[in-house]
Amino acid sequence: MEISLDRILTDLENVIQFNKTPQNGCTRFSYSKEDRMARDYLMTKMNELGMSIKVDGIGNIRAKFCEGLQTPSIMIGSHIDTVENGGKYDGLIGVLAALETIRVLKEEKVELDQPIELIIFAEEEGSNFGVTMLGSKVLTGKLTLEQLKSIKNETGLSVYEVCKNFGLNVDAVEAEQISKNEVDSMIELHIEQGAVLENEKKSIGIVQAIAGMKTFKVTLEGDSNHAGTTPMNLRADPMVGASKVITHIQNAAKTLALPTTVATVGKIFCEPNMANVIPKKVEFFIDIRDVELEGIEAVVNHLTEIVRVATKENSLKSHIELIGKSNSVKLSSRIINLIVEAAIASDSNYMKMNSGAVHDSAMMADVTDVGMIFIPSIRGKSHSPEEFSTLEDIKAGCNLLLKTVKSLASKKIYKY
Ligand code: HGY
Ligand code: MN
Ligand code: MN
Repeated sequence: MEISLDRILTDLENVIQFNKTPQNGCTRFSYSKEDRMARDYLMTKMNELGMSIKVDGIGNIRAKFCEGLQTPSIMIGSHIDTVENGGKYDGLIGVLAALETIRVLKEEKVELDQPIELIIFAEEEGSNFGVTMLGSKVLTGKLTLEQLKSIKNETGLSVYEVCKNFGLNVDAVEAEQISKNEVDSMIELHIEQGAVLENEKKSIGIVQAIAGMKTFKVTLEGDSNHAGTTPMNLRADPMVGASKVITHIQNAAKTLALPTTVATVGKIFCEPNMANVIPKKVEFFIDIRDVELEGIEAVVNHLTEIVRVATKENSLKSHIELIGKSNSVKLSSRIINLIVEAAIASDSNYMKMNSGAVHDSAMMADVTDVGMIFIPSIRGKSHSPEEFSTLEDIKAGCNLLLKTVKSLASKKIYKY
């Protein structure tokens, strides 16, 4: 029993057509028209398999195969939203692997004693609102309906308004929260997005832990003025302050934290953003991650002091806001062992590893037993048009997901 790589590739090529920037990577934000088209395509495929589909108030798609079985389902899936100009595999390959797994189980008439539930999480990347894993945080009760009314995008629209405009029944989100052990387990196949598997010459990663993260928004306000007529000693320049904070944050992650700690400033706004104007305001986002909480805290503790000094030195006003966080999680040994068994049975060239990227699986880990399967990212590239995984690795990863799900869901108790 094997997956059909052709079907997966056909689905992949069809879905990546739904893309705002076809000349430069993949851009498919949640709640966009590209997202709508991708959802419609995938829900058509789920309908063809006789799956019962539900879309919750934040936009997570939950589709059940063999819903008639009254036992907790085995959940598989990932996300289909992307970063701006991202790659074509991040998230999507995990959804297509899950869809193909169900197709094969149906084709092969595998006796299931638990339903298989395909989930597509909404807004995993946080591209709209800067909050990653929004759909899975809402599903698991980590974000409330009230908070959805205050988290806003750059145009000032709240999550609540954007979801309403997308036709979702947002008011229902709290009633739709998943309860502990409502599902038996969850397995997410995902690209590694790093270069460990490639460097170690492995084709499968079995994830043991997922990094935690904190995202801060720092706002520095100064005195906007003419670039030519304002003497250097009379300036209150927030860009100078920002450059000091950004440099120190990188330095703190490199020298004051743990070898596994990372910190990034990838998003910055400057107002009025004119070459001949000393800025009025500079706003930037700091993404700090580590599998060990102490690594994150080592950088966070420095942040407040660095901002205080930069503010004072440049006569600025400053504000630091924590806009998103997730704890690092250890994945389920039950599921890890099952994936390892399936990997050994398939003669897979695997290794156990941690994930530096965050995933919806991390949000699900406190309501069910979670496991993740990684496939290599060539040159470790991701969140970039250069993101690439080989057909061989895609096939091996998808077959391993199929084998693991089959071993989990078919202990030969019920015919379906
Ligand atoms: O940022 C991440 O780690 C994920 O790709 N959203
Ligand atoms: Mn992803
Ligand atoms: Mn991503």
